[in-house]
Amino acid sequence: MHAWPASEVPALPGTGRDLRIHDTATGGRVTLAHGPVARLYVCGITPYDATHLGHAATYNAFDLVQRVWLDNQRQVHYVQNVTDVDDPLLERALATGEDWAALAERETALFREDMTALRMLPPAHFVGAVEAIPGIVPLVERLRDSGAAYELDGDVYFSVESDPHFGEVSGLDAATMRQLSAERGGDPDRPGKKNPLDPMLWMAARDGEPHWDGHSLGPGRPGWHIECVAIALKHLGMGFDMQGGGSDLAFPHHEMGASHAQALTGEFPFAQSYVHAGMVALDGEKMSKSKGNLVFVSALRRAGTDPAAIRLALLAHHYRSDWEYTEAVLDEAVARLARWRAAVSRPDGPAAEGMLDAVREALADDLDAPAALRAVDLWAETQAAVGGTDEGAPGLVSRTVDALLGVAL
Ligand code: 5CA
Ligand code: ZN
Repeated sequence: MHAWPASEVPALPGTGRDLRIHDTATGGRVTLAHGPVARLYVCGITPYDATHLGHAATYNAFDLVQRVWLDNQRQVHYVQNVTDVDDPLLERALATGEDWAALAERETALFREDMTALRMLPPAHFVGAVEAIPGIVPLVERLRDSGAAYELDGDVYFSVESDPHFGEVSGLDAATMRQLSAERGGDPDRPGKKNPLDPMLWMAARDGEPHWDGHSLGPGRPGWHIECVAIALKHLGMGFDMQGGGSDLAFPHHEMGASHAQALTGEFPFAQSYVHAGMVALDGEKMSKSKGNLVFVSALRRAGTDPAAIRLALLAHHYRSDWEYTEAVLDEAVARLARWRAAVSRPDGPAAEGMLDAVREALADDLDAPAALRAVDLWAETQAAVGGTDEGAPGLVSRTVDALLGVAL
């Protein structure tokens, strides 16, 4: 499917920095993308509801990753999926009586609008699960034929024991894995499985549900993890630089995906790093479509909130921390945007090279966006208090904020 239009990324003077980022698998900082091309896969939405601030916060983190890489003279090869057929989407369609494909299409279109408004850089390949099915089927067949997968009443399961590295992405103990599997789309209690954690690769057609036929698996639809594996392997190949998503994807989704790919290819690792954003909460609970405690990006936009302020609200929190959205968070962002805009609207100001350096250093240091905001705040405060005579400074501040933070002043 098509992605969304790219906003331009201004070039900045001087040199960028190598990104040092926290990797869930090693539990420590890694330095990434030594080559000229950085390969990034970010898990996309399940389009049964509009983009909420939790989604936007996660995509903001991986947008920053790309901006640091671009500033550091890397080309970025970015891929994102859309889980346009899966249990929660079909359940929603059934509940509302809407056609599942029409629902997915409508919400994906709204997601594109939200991403465009927030100036998130688009992926080069934006791929739906449905359109990936012809590539998924042969992978499931290969896993089955090699003994890494088995059939159970027509469904096909992946055997986690077929990957010696299983468990290394999340580093969780078996009991926690079992609990999270039950909470996040798995079926650890289904009788007949070789290991309770084994996830489904192919689900035989259920009554009234969409299904795909014409191959040895029988009519059915793909499991969730193999979708991202097929798309990532096709467009990026093994050993790509980073797989990203919210922290709720570390297990089972990224753990299982890595094992699928490693069992398929015999190579290790699937991704050089697994990077996870914290969860955004509302009223004390994680924002989630299933709970319905949501603040939608599109609703804020409709109410007249400047998307640049929404973006500043996201940037005010470190990507790895869990945080609570309140109206005060947005009010502060609106006020900051106004201060910054006033500061860059003057014909000259205090020298801004130090601010650029500080923003670069903050972002390269595990995407410390709050520290980057403080550096710009400091320049804006000096501008307001004493001003300056550097005629290039306001322009450099605007370009820095645009190129590295995705905020148009
Ligand atoms: N389609 C799958 C990924 S392949 C999926 O998880 N879709 S989703 O719509 O549920 O979530 C999309 C992305 O937003 C995921 O990376 C998820 O981890 C992230 N996300 C969901 N809720 C929140 C939240 N409350 N805070 C931060 N990130 C969130
Ligand atoms: Zn995914």
